[in-house]
Amino acid sequence: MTTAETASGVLPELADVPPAELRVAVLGVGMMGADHVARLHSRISGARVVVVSDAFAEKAQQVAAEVPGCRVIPDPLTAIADPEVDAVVIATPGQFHQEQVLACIEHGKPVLCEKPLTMDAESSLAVVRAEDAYAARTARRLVQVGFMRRFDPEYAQLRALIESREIGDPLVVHCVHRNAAVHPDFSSAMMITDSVVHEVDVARFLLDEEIAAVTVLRPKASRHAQAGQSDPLLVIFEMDSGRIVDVECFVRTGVAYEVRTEVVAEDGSAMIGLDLGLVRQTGGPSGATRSTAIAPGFRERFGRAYDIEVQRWVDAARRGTIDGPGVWDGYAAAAVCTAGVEALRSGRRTEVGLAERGGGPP
Ligand code: ISE
Repeated sequence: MTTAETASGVLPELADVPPAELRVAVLGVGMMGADHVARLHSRISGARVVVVSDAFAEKAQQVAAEVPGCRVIPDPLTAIADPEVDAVVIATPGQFHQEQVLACIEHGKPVLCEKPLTMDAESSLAVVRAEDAYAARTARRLVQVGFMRRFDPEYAQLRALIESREIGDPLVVHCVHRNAAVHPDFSSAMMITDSVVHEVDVARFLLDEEIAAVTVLRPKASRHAQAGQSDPLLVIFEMDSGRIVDVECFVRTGVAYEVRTEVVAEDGSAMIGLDLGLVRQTGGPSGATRSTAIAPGFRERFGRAYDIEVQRWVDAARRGTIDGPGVWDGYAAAAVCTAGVEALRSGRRTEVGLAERGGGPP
């Protein structure tokens, strides 16, 4: 029996819920995991990193050394099972997520899993069903998926505006997703599964409906794209209601990190992501210029969103549950990306075809 279950299936007593401080294991301490360790250690209240785990022992030791009392447990499944661990952050490579998330469910430990939930729609659905069964017994959800944009104040504002109906019914959404650079093996398929996946979640989050079909167009390729790969891509989502979302994904611009979203509705439109912090004006021999700084990467652009996401996850995990996108969102994103990769390959419109959604608590 786990901390969040009782023999009768009745909710656990409050004493079963972790006390004042949530003891967290962070699995995978590459760029994102190490960032989460630093965040939990310095900016998040009510939590303490007690365990880190990584395939690279030296890296794990180095990260653990920054946090007093933090242990290294090389095997991630042992780290999840550790009695000193109340909750888990998964930032390992995607191919390990399914096994690790299922282990968290088995141990009744809340988990924040970086995207992707798993590598394909079928394995994500297996996680959905496992968590549904847990939720049916305990009335609690355990798995949160790291779609951090939902916590970004601009995205939250845009969704609130849509919900207020002040601009009328949304009809079209334009998304721009540009990275300055990616590593050389970043393929066109990865542009769908690693980058466009965020726009999949944004479309579902803003419009509150599912994506029915995906089409991928390949514009003229940048000379910086690897041979045989396309960059940029133009991805079209057809939503269940007939609304259209278009995504320009371009990951080798050489400029900066640019993520913009514009919603065009019946009675107005709204845009976020202009990065209009400080606007600077300078004179010069060829005339005066006006300029603003653009975030160099996603950690800077979405730093505040990550902080809010992790704080809300910690607060919820201390109550034994989650507060954010869950397994169904992870599954829907995986299903759309699977269709997207097929649409990229075939050049054809590809339907998504989601499974039946189970019941249970939201
Ligand atoms: C990266 O993995 C992310 O998640 C970023 O948010 C995205 O902008 C980037 O394209 C991905 O590679």
